[in-house]
Amino acid sequence: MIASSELILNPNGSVYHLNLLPEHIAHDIIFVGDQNRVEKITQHFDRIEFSQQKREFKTQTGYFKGKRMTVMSTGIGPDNIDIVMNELDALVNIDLATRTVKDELTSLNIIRIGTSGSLQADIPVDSFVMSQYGLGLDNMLRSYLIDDISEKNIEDAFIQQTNWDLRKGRPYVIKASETLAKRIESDRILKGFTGTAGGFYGPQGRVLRLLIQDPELNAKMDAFEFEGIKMTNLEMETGAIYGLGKLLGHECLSLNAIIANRANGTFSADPYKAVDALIAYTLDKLAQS
Ligand code: R1P
Repeated sequence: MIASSELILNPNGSVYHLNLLPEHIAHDIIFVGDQNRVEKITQHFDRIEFSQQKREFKTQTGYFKGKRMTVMSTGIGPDNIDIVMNELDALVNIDLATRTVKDELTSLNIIRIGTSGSLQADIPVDSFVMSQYGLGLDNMLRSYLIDDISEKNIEDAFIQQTNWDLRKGRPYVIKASETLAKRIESDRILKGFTGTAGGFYGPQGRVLRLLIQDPELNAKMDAFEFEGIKMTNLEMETGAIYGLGKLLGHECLSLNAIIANRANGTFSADPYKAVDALIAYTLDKLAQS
């Protein structure tokens, strides 16, 4: 039995941060970062059957073209992903009344629709990237046992090619769900290798007033190459989602609208339009399969 201090439930039995009960979530779940983006997605639904918000975690469940889906905001960063993934998993795989892990486990489909900065000049603003791998530079996942799920060859190549300072922790690489990738892929969407940083400024090489540990890191990430894999984009959630998803047995895929190009310094003229286009694309793909 899992103690009340470890799996915290609200007085109505819902999981602590998400404020949800098991019946509130669908099998197909879309993550967004921004709570205001939840309704940008659910406005396309046939109907919404449930809405809830606690802090930055806003959830709506409903039907799109007859298919039940949940849309949920995760807020920013891998620390939030730790909360969201563990509590979502508890909703399906832990009996909340007896506080015991269920004998039969459920695998959720989790798709992130995010925004991201491209690292390559040839991945322009307003394009879509599907992350085939997530590269976690954030360390959150290193609290878990990940040796059996991470791609050590790619990690080693990244550490060596970027001369990564291991005092910042060992980067981890996790592969996306191939099943979900097949459901979503088309010529419209580029396949990428996505870095997940544990912060927005220094951890992504942005300098305002503070000097950073490695000013050349972004250039080295641009140049990184392993067996034809090049780094495409940088954001703050994909690696953590892929890692916890794989450990917990869920299918995860991260899609990003590229709103900034860090290689040539450009920013989308209409980032909302790019995100709306990715939302429409993803909903149609999910409804078809
Ligand atoms: C930073 O501005 C946020 O935007 C990106 C980053 O991953 C980070 O969460 O994604 P979202 O637009 O999905 O939140």
